[in-house]
Amino acid sequence: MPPKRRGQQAEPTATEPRPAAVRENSGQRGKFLTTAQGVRLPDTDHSLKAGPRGPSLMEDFHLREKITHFDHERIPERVVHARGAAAHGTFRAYGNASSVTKAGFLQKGRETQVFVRFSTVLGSRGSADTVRDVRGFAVKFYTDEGNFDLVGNNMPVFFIQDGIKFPDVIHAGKPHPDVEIPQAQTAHDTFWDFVSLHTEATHHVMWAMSDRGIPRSYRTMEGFGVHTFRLVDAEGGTSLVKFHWKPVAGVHSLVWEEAQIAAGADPDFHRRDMADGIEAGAPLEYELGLQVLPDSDDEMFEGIDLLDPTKIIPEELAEVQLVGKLTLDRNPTNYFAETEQVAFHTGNLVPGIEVTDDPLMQARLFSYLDTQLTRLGGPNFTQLPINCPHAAVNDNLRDGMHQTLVHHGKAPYLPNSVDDALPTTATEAEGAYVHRPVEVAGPKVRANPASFDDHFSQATLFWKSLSGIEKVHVIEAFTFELGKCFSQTIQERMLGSLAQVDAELCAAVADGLGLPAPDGTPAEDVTPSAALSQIPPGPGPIAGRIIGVVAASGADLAGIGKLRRTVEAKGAILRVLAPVGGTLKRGRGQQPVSRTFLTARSIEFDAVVIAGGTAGLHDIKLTVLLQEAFRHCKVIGAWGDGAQVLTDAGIDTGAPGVVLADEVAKPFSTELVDAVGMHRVWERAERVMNS
Ligand code: HDD
Repeated sequence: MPPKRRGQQAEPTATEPRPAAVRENSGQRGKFLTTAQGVRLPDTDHSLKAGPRGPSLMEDFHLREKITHFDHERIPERVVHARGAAAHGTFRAYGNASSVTKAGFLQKGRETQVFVRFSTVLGSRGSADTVRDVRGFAVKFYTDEGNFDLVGNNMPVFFIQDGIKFPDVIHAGKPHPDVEIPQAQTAHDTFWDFVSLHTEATHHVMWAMSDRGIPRSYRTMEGFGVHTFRLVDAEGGTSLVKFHWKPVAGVHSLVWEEAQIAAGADPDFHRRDMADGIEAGAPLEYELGLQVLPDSDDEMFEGIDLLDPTKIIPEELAEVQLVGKLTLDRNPTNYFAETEQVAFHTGNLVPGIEVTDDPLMQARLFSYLDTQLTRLGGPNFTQLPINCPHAAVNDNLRDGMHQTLVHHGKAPYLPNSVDDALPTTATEAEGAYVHRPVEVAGPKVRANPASFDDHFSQATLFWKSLSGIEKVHVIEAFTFELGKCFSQTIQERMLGSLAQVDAELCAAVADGLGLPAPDGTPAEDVTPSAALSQIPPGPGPIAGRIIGVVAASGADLAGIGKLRRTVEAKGAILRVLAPVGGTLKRGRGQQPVSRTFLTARSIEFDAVVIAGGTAGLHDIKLTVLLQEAFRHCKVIGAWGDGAQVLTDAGIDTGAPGVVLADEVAKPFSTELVDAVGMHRVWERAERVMNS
């Protein structure tokens, strides 16, 4: 090992990422249980007492240390995005981003390690995954040039235009402060009071009330950087850009009843899906896309203000150019150390990527660093393995709570003539982050530009871009949420906003609430954007999807084996459901039972298939499962006499998306796989509505 230079930290070099070194210090060395001081312990089940029935003794250092540490095991949960789950992975750049940015990790062929945390916004840490809410999509790129964090959401627009209102919108959405009800929900008075009084939130709630508010899985969500960023190329040229994540698995959602059932039956629905999928060898995959826009003086594009975070640029106006692929293929080793302690910050930027004057972004640049000081207990949280850059760090920052580094040298200041004048500042050519000299001018005012006043036209654009069934879902969601408001004044005010979006939408919601629909003047010259609808044009991949096969003793196990091989070859997971656990055996074949009728619920399956050889199988829980799957427009199948089980459960075997065959052969498997690739059989929707 080369001798350490004075003024330099012991580690790391650019080629020797520090987390590996830190990880070796796992806190679990040696086989014996010890105190925190390393003293071996003979017993950890009995406190030291004056006789077996006597009082515990103050001198029991092990008891005191064990309880004290336990008393302090929790840190404050995040004030927003408290509920989350994360995974490690890799980002591989393959596109032409070099024409617009010098950011090293976006150069073709470059591979960068990442850690991604998905979250809900409003619920507390123990709340359910499937509530209607925005999902956080925060990506930490450990690049050679320092950490870059893209702290985005699964919706491209935000509730508010200026970050100074963030505490207000969150206070309105969180449970009421008197009795702390409702948890992780926007279906209550204060949220809709805020939204109806801040019409700039209208576009955002159109997204939140759509199927985007209840994703099927983290793997089936889009992600968005929301704000406009400024990219800088190697020659100093700039462009404005919106970041997009496009899921390889397509964009799919739950239906509302499923989301509600899951919140009770499996509150960990999304985190389990991600962890199980990764474990089963089906990584989560997304393409990174850039919408590149000219860096004009007015920062407008086709009349859309690029500094307004309640606006999108329709993909038809500016193509999303794919520049790389994100693959999440490793579950965390320890939830607390990694997922809970990871600290994202919109100000973690690398050369080639800059922020703009979007007033929402500007407030965020303050908030993230600030919140970590409370949440992670001091300024040294960047030394935690999960936050530690893989690039060499030599920051002259010293001391503070929880300092884990032993810094060398005497002169943590610059310039110095004591520690060999080290470290030195870098030039731009040496990779320094040099801010572009962007012109700033204007009077000090608390005001928005006039272009921020258009609160409805893009809400109308979103509405008009949805398919029929997606519109039905939006109407149902608004009617449900406003139906949970006790104040008629708030309901009426919100109907006033919806009237500005679309008359049909407003009338349908008003009808459900039993209120008159007000008149409005919605924008007329709106061209729908196909990219806003999430109905796939054709079957997509099924990796990570779950096919349930109902079987019992006597079932065609060879057929199950065939189907298993087909779906597993496509990265999907096959789970056998049977009346009782264990292993089904017949002849030389056997199939492990993953779920019993007691432990299974329809929500976890993307398709349910009844195996041949099961006729006569009857269980009320199976009937409920099949009826739910049918009502939720999932693919249902059966081979051989398995069809009888469907009929007995009251399933219309002639309905769309019910796939029947005599045996498991190619046409049957192909039809099933293609139907799962479409996610739902919406052709069935009208038949099952209100059934
Ligand atoms: Fe934020 C967390 C995304 C606006 C203040 N935010 C947080 C997380 C995500 C977002 C994904 C969770 C990160 C994680 O997994 O640890 N936030 C957004 C997006 C916004 C946004 C996409 C708008 C475009 N946020 C926003 C504003 C403010 C904050 C306007 C304050 C002015 N956000 C925070 C925070 C959090 C946070 C209080 C809580 C925990 C944390 O930062 O680390 O600083």
